[in-house]
Amino acid sequence: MRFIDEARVYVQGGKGGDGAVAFLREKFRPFGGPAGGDGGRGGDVILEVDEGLSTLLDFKYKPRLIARDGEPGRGKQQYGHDGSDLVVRVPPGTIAFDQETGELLADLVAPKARSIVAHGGGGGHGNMHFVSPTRRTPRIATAGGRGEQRWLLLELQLVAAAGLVGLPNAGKSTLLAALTAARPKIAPYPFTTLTPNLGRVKISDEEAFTIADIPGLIEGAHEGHGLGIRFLRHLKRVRVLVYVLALDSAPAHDFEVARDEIAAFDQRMASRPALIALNKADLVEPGEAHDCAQAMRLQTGLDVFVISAEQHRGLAPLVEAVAQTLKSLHTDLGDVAARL
Ligand SMILES: Nc1nc2c(ncn2[C@@H]2O[C@H](COP(=O)(O)OP(=O)(O)OP(=O)(O)O)[C@@H](O)[C@H]2O)c(=O)[nH]1
Ligand SMILES: [Mg+2]
Repeated sequence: MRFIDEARVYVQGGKGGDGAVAFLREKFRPFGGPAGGDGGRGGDVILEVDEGLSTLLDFKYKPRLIARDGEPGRGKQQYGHDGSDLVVRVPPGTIAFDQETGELLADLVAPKARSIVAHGGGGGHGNMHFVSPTRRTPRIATAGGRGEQRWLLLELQLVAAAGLVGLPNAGKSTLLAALTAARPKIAPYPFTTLTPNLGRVKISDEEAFTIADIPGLIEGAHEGHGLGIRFLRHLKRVRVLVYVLALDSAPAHDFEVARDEIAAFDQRMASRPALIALNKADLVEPGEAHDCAQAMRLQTGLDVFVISAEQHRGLAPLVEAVAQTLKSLHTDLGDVAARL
């Protein structure tokens, strides 16, 4: 499936039904009085989170979303039916902006969370409302209101508690595969991961957190090099960053490149809680890995873990540290699990 994390859609609430002009005509009541009912309300366009979705792909094929109009009022004081709402399913992490004004209309994370993005118009009043002592047979009714209409810009920001960041080929996807049931593509060349992957790390029956693997960063990513920083926005909601660095490369340098690119994208993101996973420990001497870890601790002040994602070595302490960090941030892991 193609990963689509941005879409433009036109939304329009239904028009309200017009009020009716009608009079009761009954055998013994020749002028039974005005009896035109009100029109029904136009339907709303509503976005609703569907946990089964992970991309905005559907909107490429369905760029116009229009709710049903309300029915006009009828005689005998009958109201028109309301137009039905149009409920549109979106993946968790969907944000909707008004394209023209930039106004944030919806930020939907929790399952089934809903937000109206285009209100339907109100129904018009029928002539039964316009009776007064001086106006016994009003021939006026009001028209239904127009539904709201606008272009939306939808943006998807994945919802993950922890994010794996680093240079291409560092082993981020291998680590995601080692920790979760996700099966991202893994290959011995850079830029294997072209779109973010998500997986759930289970800690206990009640506790789990979601982890995201995003495409590799290179120097100049914020200027559009490599795959650029487009995918960094998926880290906006991430609470803990895990820098994955290959021990057989130049980990200290790689760390700085990755961190600088993140900072160039969003300074606050770079100062978020972070851990370092020195990966591919199987490719270097244990002493070398140990020394490198010490040096990195001093250089960065962060907790550093030596792992081999491929051989599943050293993973438990890393997961424990991520979980502890999340807890210290008052992230209720049970809650995170429930929401994801
Ligand atoms: N020896 C060894 N190789 C590893 C380890 N982890 C990953 N690799 C290998 O490193 C290569 C890159 O791994 P990926 O997981 O695809 O790397 P990535 O960081 O996701 O790369 P991009 O998606 O390109 O950013 C693959 O050939 C993996 O098999 C490890 O712990 N030890
Ligand atoms: Mg990858």
